[in-house]
Amino acid sequence: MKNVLVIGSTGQIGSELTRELRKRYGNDSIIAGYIKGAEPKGELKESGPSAEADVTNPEMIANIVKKYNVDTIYNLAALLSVVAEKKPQLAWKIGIDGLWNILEVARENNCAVFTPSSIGSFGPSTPHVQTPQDTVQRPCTIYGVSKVTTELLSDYYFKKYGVDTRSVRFPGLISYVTPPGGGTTDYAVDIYYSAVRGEKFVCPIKKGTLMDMMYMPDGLHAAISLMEADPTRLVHRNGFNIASMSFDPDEIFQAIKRHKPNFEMEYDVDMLKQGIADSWPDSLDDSCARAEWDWKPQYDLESMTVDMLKNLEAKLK
Ligand code: AKB
Repeated sequence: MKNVLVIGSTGQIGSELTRELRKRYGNDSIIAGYIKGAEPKGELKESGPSAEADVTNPEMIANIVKKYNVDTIYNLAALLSVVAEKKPQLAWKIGIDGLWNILEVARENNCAVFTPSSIGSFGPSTPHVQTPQDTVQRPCTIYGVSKVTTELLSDYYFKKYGVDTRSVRFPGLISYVTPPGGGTTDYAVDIYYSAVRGEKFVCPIKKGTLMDMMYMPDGLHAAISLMEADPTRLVHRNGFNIASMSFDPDEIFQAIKRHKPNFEMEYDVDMLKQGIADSWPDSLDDSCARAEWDWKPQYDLESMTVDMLKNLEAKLK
């Protein structure tokens, strides 16, 4: 990776990934791509170059790639699962038509491409416990349909044209920096904000609903180390299972309560979110990522909770 374009640099993953890449590769070689209305601000804007990068406009992307001699694209443009269910055509336009544009630019300009997939690429007929790397997917949400298509289209561009495409299936990502917007796993971020603000948390997901989750530093490490991995070791390319923790709402509540004994939670289940969560795995088997590019997470529920509470307390003070 010499010059990197991060598309979606102001979103939940993009804002932290751009900073991390700038730390590792130098500020000037990481271009923060954004769409109108979501321009970078503050340190993200000042620390390096930025450019409007709308995935629905292939010429715009091609111009940035040529201007900055980009060799790697992190394509983070997507709607999250709950919003996508409400706007399925827009989800497809951004997630798939947009991806197709990126892959064509990458083919013509010899770029590597990372486009995240998700635990949302699995469906009700997937084995739910320790979901294997290669298994039935058949998701029942448009988010999942677009994520499976992302994996397949990216594999296709690798096999047919040799485009260096790679990706992971992200679990719910938890961070204190930029809040997610419109995901099924967002509750696991919101709960920390309520705890630090001293408010009772109203949980939209039923007790007993297990989902895979990950602390953002591990998610960033996965995205960067996969793109840096030796290609001769990769048996898979797109859609690596990665895992670090799996919990239900009661377990994360108890983990927070150990540090904030007065914290309270009640349930008010959101049927759309619950239906999506029920169709997703309880836990993933990430042995292929461990074997093919030495994936290893650092954080578990307890260490993440300590770090989240410490950083949110400083942020919300
Ligand atoms: C969502 O909940 O939509 C995302 C995801 C797990 O892909 N966080």
